[in-house]
This record gives sequence, structure tokens and C-alpha cells, in this order.
Amino acid sequence: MSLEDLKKLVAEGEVEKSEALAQKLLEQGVDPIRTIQELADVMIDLGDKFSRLEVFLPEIMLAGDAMTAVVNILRPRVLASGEKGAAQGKVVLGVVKGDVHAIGKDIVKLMLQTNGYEVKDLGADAPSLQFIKAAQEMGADFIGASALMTTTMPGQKEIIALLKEIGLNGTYKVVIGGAPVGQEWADLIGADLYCPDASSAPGMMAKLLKK
Ligand code: B12
Repeated sequence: MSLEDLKKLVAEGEVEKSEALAQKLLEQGVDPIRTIQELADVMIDLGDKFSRLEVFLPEIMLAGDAMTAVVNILRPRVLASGEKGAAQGKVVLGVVKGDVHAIGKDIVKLMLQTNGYEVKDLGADAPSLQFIKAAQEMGADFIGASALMTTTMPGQKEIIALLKEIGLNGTYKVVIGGAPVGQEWADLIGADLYCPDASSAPGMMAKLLKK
């Protein structure tokens, strides 16, 4: 059994079988970060099939559950591979309101924690004001907001607008991400940073903090 088999099981939404194989592959020494990256491609592929009506929502839901379960199995190994040391920064991270897509956010959280960031996770469907309240409570350096749908991207804009309204503009660096989001959107809404994926986020954020 190989990584290819795991990708197939996740795509088929086989939660328990995916968990069991992920555990087995870990014991065989598979690279957990590479595994997560390859499984992310499976989700993107499923999204394309969904657009072409080749798969339907229940199948995506099961695949999402399988992906989440595998990430949970791999999580301790990824974290153990990280460098311990001084905290890189404090991050409030969540998925914007109206949006339940949490897989990407969970991977970002894992990569940030692996690289020494402290993360307060607001989960999915988080109201804009909650990002700001949590950042104040935590004394955060960053607010990270994920949006996976064109219809929920305005939630990222709202967080920045609220920060301005409350007079906290510039207090926290706002980082945005998610499949439909790009640099152009980040420039338009005045976000401090756009990261295309989870693996680039720790480095790009560290660079921004040093500025
Ligand atoms: C899995 C999935 C679901 C699952 C989510 C399960 C879960 N627990 O998360 C379920 C089945 C619940 C679901 C529901 C729906 N979905 Co859906 N879903 C997807 C799918 C197939 C994959 C998303 C995913 O997990 N990608 C893999 C991860 C790893 O990638 P990612 O999220 O982009 O994250 C990476 C980067 O973007 C970045 N990143 C992400 N966030 C952040 C944040 C920061 C701060 C940083 C630095 C980086 C960063 O790092 C991540 C890792 O590298 C996408 C297709 C797609 N192409 O995105 C559709 C998709 C997003 N869904 C879609 C739709 C329409 C829906 C529904 C409305 C369907 C319906 N009719 O009910 C509902 C929405 C419910 C809601 N209110 O949110 C559409 C959205 C279209 C649009 N308007 O833009 C898509 C694009 C499918 C399509 N082609 O039509 N979905």
C-alpha cells in the first residue's frame, strides 16, 4: 500500500480505511508534510469534478472528512518535525463568516505551529469582530483569514474595514488566503499579505514581521 492508495481512499471518502493506511504509512516512514500536500491536490481535483457535475456534495463531504481525519493522524508527526525555539509570532486564524471550508485553514495552522508560531484557532464560520476581539485578547501579531468561496471573500474585507473603524488599523498584520483569493484581492482590500499556500505562509509572515 502506498501514498497513491491513500489518495484514492481519501477521494473515495473512506474515512476509517484512510486513517488506518495513514497510520501504516507513517510507520513506514512516509514524509507527513508531502503527504498532506499531495492530499490537498486530491481535494482540488474533486472540486474540479464537482464543477463538471462528475461528483456530488455528499461525496465531497466524505472526502473532506477523510482528509481531516488523515491530517489529524499526521499532525503529531509534523509538529514533532518542527524547530523548537523562540516564538515566531502570535496568530489569530479562522475561516470567515458563512464559510465552513476548514481543511486549508487547518493545514495552515499546522504549518505555522510546526514553525514556532502560536495560533489561536477560531474555527470556521467566524464572525469578523471575533477575529479582532481574539487578536486583542491574545496580543496577536497577525490576523489570518481564510475564505474558500467568492461569496465569502467580502468577510476578509470586512475584518480590515472594522479594524480601521475601531482605530486599530496597523496594529495587526492581516494575512489572507484561500483558493479564490489572490494578490489582486489583497491589494484591493488593503491586506498586509497574501499567501498562496500553507508551506509558504510561515516564511512570508516572518519576513513581514521583520520589516
Ligand atoms: C472540501 C470542499 C467542501 C467540504 C468542506 C469540508 C471541510 N471540512 O472543510 C464541504 C462538503 C463541507 C463543502 C461545502 C460547500 N462547498 Co465546497 N468545496 C470543497 C473543495 C472540493 C475543496 C476545498 C479544500 O479543502 N481544498 C484543499 C485545501 C488544502 O486548499 P485551500 O482550502 O485552498 O487551502 C490552501 C491555500 O488556499 C492556503 N490557504 C487557505 N486559507 C488560508 C488562510 C491563510 C491566512 C493563509 C496564509 C493561507 C491559506 O493554504 C491552504 C493549504 O495550502 C472546494 C474546491 C476547491 N477547488 O477549492 C469546494 C468549493 C470551495 N466549494 C464550493 C461550494 C459551492 C460549496 C457549497 C456552497 C456547496 C453547496 N451547494 O452546499 C458548500 C458551502 C458551505 C459553506 N457555507 O461554506 C465551491 C465554491 C464556489 C465559489 N462560490 O467560489 C468550490 C470551489 C467547488 C466548486 N468548484 O464549485 N465543500
